[in-house]
Amino acid sequence: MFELVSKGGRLKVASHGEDLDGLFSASLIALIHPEDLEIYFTAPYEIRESLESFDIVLDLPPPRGGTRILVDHHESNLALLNRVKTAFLRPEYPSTARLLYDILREWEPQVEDFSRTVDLVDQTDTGNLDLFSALFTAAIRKIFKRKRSDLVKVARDLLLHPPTTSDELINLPAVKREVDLIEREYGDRLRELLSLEGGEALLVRIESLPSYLVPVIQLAARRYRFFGTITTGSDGALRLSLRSREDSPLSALEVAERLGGGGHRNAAGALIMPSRMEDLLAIVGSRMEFELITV
Ligand SMILES: [Mn+2]
Repeated sequence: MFELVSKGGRLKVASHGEDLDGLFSASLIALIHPEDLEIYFTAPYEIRESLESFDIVLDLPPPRGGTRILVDHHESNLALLNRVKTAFLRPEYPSTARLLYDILREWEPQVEDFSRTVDLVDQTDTGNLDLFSALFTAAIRKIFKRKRSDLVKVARDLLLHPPTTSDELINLPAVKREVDLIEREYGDRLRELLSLEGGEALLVRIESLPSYLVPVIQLAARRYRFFGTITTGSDGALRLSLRSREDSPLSALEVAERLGGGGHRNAAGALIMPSRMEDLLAIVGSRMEFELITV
């Protein structure tokens, strides 16, 4: 691994462009191999069936086209290792950045300067978001959707101003402008959603707010035993993102699986046809009092 990254020459890397883990993993590669680096920011649903091949794939499923090295922590990708020459896939790791850090520091102690940023990545990648890290993730998703080549600037900022707290994340130069725009355009409506008093179950259908705001809207989930957001994709299908607390009679995973999705016990998701919206309401309604709101 280290020989490939440290020697000169072109290196083609794919990383996850929708969260801090993928971005900072790309930053760590750029630290060791600053020249001749081609970074593609992509998403699991884009790369899984891709015929392109890479030298290194980070925090993503390996593509059909294959990769020389995979560094990842998603258990679900264990089934795709036949596409990989050398795999570092450790589901027990809280983040891909942590795994990459552990691999690289044996050869290049310089990466240890970033240990506190890796701690921050661990927190955000295990679902421990606060308002600042949720706003950061929303801003990143907006950039990913609108002009993803700008994510290279964010990855570079993470090395130039290594954040150690979540408020430092939203003050990175390449991010601050987007966060300010989100605040100006949607701040009042987000505050309203985040001040809901809580209760049994809440489903939020997101129609007039952009879907990249989901990480912020989900901050309301801890006030409900069961919580879900429903957004409409460009293909018309509905994307459900579900959360449950330990005291919920219905787990997020149970509901997701009944609708053909999956995930973790208390954080799961599914992609459904609009006609199955009734099924979602029936499943939740059979076990809990719920409220459905549209924003
Ligand atoms: Mn990750």
